[in-house]
Amino acid sequence: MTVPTSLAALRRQGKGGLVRCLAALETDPLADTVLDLLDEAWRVGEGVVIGLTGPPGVGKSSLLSVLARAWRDRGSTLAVLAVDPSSRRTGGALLGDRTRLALDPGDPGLFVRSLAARDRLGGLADLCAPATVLLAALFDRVIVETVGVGQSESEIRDLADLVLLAVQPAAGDGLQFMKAGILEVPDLLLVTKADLGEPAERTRRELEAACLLRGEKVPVHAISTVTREGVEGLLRALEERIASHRSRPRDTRRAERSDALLRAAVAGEFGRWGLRALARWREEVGLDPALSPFRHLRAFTECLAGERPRPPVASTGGPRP
Ligand SMILES: Nc1nc2c(ncn2[C@@H]2O[C@H](COP(=O)(O)OP(=O)(O)O)[C@@H](O)[C@H]2O)c(=O)[nH]1
Ligand SMILES: [Mg+2]
Repeated sequence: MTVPTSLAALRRQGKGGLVRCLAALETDPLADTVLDLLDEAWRVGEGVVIGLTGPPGVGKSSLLSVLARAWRDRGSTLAVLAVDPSSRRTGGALLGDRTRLALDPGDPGLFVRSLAARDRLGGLADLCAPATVLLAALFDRVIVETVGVGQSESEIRDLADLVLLAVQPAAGDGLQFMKAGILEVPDLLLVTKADLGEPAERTRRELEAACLLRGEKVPVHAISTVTREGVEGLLRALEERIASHRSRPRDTRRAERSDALLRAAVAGEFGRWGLRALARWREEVGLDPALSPFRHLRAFTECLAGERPRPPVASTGGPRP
């Protein structure tokens, strides 16, 4: 089977075709055929991308399976990308054990896949960003599960429409980062394992206070995937967030995402110097809203590489040692 080069072909080939596409993305995300497909996905994609981040063991995969069940029951299709090394270690337990069993592996409306966690996740040259763009053209919702507190939060920001941060009951990490202002403020905060009682409730209050301290009003939900406490409330909150995201003009959303993805990729590859070069390049050539940021990235890197190589030459007349 060949790698599908259009969304129509991809839909015909089903999950097998999708797996081949993701493999092609991994091999060469800026190859012509891949870029054609990404441009098409970029033009038509309507799916909302949700980032779910938090430390290992906090309960992200367990929550994912609860969300998957609930959303599939309500008719939404869903793709899950786990960029979580611990999910790989545990032999592919990409969804939490309890509800994973209740999900049908043959369901065409649910796609679950783990990605190799690289040193960074936000860059366009990595698999994750193009994968989310592709999946958002095929599924109503795309969830990206990532591990970490700190750096990876701002990276997930670049590729997700909504960011959820999960915090352990009585865990100091998220709180400390939040108070210190290191942590970017997510759209929604979750305290997991609410069935543990008092520690979870205390953490919820502390998180609320930390947000207020920073002048941000972020909803904090305490949830349990065991007792399902807080789950309905979270589902409602997510629907509201998704609706309010969708109510913004599509062109605005797309321009913002394109900008964020392009800048993240260029900063990752070329640093601040690259960002300055990108700004000049954009002024000159402009951005075409019909083309994906990946296409722009390739054009930009080709432009950077266009200069004929020549050896460094010392300026004449200067003193020589
Ligand atoms: N008590 C309790 N344990 C939970 C809950 N959710 C997940 N866990 C447990 O926490 C551990 C890590 O869960 P997992 O979903 O794999 O976390 P991840 O590493 O963030 O994906 C597992 O042993 C789960 O059974 C919860 O709501 N309450
Ligand atoms: Mg996990």
